Amino acid sequence: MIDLHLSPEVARAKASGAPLVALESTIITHGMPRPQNIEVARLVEGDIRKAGATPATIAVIEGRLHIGLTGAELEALAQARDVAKLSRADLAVCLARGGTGATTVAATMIAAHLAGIAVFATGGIGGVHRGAEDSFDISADLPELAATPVTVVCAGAKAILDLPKTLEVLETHGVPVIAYGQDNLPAFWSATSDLPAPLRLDNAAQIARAHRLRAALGLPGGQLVANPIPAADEIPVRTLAPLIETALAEASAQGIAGKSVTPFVLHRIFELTEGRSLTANIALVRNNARLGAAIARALSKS
Ligand code: PSU
Ligand code: MN
Repeated sequence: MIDLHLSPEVARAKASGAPLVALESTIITHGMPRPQNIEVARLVEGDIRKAGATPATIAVIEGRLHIGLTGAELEALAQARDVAKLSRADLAVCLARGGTGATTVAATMIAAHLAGIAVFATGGIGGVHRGAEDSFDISADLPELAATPVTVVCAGAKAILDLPKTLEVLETHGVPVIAYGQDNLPAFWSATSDLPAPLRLDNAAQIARAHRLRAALGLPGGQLVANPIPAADEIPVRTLAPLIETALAEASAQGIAGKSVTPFVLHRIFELTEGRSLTANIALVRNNARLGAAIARALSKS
């Protein structure tokens, strides 16, 4: 059996059956610039506590799989350089080498499930990259959603991706994509896209029920809840679209590939929007944390 290292707060919550919400760490190490990354990590944990659940930020530190980080561990991770980005393929190797790494959506789902945590809040999942017909770049987050029974709350797939292809792959794998409270699919920095969402639910209790019923039906895998960014914080698609084009063209001209694509493009969009993308990213992650806590509470009651 894998030796999970629970933080004292997470251990207490588990012992008392209190609702827990998992959080990923790649968003801290690769998704946001310093020093905002640590500030956001703390804010998001605080949002979950205020909403009546316990946050469990997940990472590998010196070869141990941590479920929940202390304040000092969170800070050390946010400041560390050259932290590995761990997806499904990388987890076991990082543990075997005694390494330190931040977990992506896929790896966070795996760890959350091992720890008995059913709900996970993040910003945006990885998906099918534009041009995937040539590059074959499809995030391991998608098959993970098909395999691991965790409900993931995000703000839609990042608009740097090919959203229609991302929906198609999720449909092929039988992953429910549930827009929260609206008919259209949210697109991360923007509250809506021109794509209808495959499914819609309007409250946390229904999402919790659907989570339970998937298991009751014997279906493996999780659910993807797409929660629109609050209107006041969104960046309209027309503002963002040309900047995304620029960032993607630069990535391709510079030969950025594989794991580096998403962090590179997010950073360039941060620069090209003069920080506005980060403000939006912070607002949507916090919004997802609150919804995740509500779902975790509903699940713990049912
Ligand atoms: N969403 C964000 N910031 C991020 C990520 C998603 O707002 O940093 C990370 C997540 O950890 C996600 C990963 O799992 O990017 C996807 O990376 P890739 O496209 O290489 O699979
Ligand atoms: Mn990729």
